[in-house]
Amino acid sequence: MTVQIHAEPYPWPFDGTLVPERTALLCIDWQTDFCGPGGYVDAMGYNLNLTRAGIEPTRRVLELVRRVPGMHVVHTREGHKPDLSDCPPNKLWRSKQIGAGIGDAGPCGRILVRGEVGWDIIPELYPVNGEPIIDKPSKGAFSTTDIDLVLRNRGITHLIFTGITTDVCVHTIMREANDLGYECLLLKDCTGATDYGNYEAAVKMVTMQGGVFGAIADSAAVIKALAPLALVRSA
Ligand code: C5J
Repeated sequence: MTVQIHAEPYPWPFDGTLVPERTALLCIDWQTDFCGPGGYVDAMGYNLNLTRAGIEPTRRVLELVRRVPGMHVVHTREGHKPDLSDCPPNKLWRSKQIGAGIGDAGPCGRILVRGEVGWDIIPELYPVNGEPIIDKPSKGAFSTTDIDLVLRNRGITHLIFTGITTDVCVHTIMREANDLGYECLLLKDCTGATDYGNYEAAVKMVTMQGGVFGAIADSAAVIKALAPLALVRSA
């Protein structure tokens, strides 16, 4: 059975059929700090509706993927050690300039600090047993964590991206993964940015040059393609 996802600019994946054992749903930084009241993005004054828009479509895809035998789910989380020893001084300085200093106390605990309420993944998309969580002190993940080893140890070569924010961590990780030869797909309704124009541009960028970083699709296309592979959950 061939499993292909209707995507732009080419039906995904490039190599003909999706193989669940080689494919992971990547859930990037679905943390209160990026989409919840009182978190980092809220403290910076951005519109939370933009980063929250992808939660429900992602929840639907995640629920389905968890029922596809052999398919993987991997989560990432951005944050720093409590002593901020892994936070570059320029990142810290810039966050303070905008009034949302990393490590400062806020309604959800210290901003972007590991172990705090605001740093953790939102309940709607919380990892379940067996789903690796990659903690990163950075926008990207491949140069600062063992994510490549974690993926390769599981035989994962294909990545389906959800997460926030589209133009920052999602794009950085997608570009890194693409450079390393992973076959990438971004779900455009399962992501969001702090600025709508940036979101639109980031999605469009992926499709240039015949798919310069991979391809884009939406949650409905993935659900349609994967539904025949999913086990029906018993009541
Ligand atoms: C940002 C992220 N935007 N997860 N982080 O600072 O995209």
